[in-house]
Amino acid sequence: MLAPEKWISMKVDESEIAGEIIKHFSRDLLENLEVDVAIVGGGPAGLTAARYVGRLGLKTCVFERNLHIGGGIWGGGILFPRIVVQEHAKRLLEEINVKFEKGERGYYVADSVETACKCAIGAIEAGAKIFVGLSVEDLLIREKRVGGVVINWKAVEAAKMHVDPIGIESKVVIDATGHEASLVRTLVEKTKVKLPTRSGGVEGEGPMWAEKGESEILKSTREVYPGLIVAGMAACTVFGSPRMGPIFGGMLLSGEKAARIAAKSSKRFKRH
Ligand code: 48F
Repeated sequence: MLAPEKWISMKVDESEIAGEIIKHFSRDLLENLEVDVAIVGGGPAGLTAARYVGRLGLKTCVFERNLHIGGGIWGGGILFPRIVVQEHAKRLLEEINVKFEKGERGYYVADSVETACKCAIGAIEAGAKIFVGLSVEDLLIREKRVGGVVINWKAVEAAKMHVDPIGIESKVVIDATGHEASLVRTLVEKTKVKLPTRSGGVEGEGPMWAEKGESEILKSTREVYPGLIVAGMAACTVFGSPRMGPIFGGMLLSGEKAARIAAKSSKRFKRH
């Protein structure tokens, strides 16, 4: 092994460093131009979905528009960095080795920083590729089925530059974009399709009611259009369920269910 003094005196070339970055990232992007499941949103629902999809042996990647993953996990409740889950969801924390403490009346409390990091590690170790700084601005829709996503750098979007995006083909897409449910909104806007909701459109999330929100989230986690599955807060927004604040069991369970639906739906995919 070389001593640190020797390393420090070794030649470092800027163009070589740049070359390594460009070569390796380009390779990763090229390898993910076609995936089984494209997951949009790197919050708790998207990262959990990615872990389960990966564990099922499917090729998957997550597109997160921010430079960091974790979505709404980090801030816990009013910036007190703790999240709460109930008994039925604590196995999802155990599976990724998140430590938690038992609180009152069957609540389990975990550190939100640890949860965000370990949700991401779980997804990566299951084989999912996470891309950050990339925003999904549109869907690929072929023959009445969603067949991929359209991506661009968030920096391009923020600067309002006119730069054409590129398409990523996938057998299934999971909308885990949180409160916005932006992919389902795009689908409705572009196809005028009627969703399986009360009004046929996006209902919009209801006022905070943790108990009701947690109990409805799994019912709302479903394929709303062939090839498009909605998970996490996006599912609440689409089906008009209440938001639930810093209780996160429903988000994790929703990600798990979305992965199972995605695996089934991917078998129905036919290439055009
Ligand atoms: O908001 P977010 O954490 O959604 P979630 O996984 O979990 C919700 C909870 O965090 C919390 C809650 C619990 O009761 O209410 O809010 O359903 O994560 C959504 C992620 O999607 C990204 C966004 O930056 C965030 O990290 N995102 C949203 N739209 C896009 C996107 C897009 N168009 N392209 C790429 N990423």
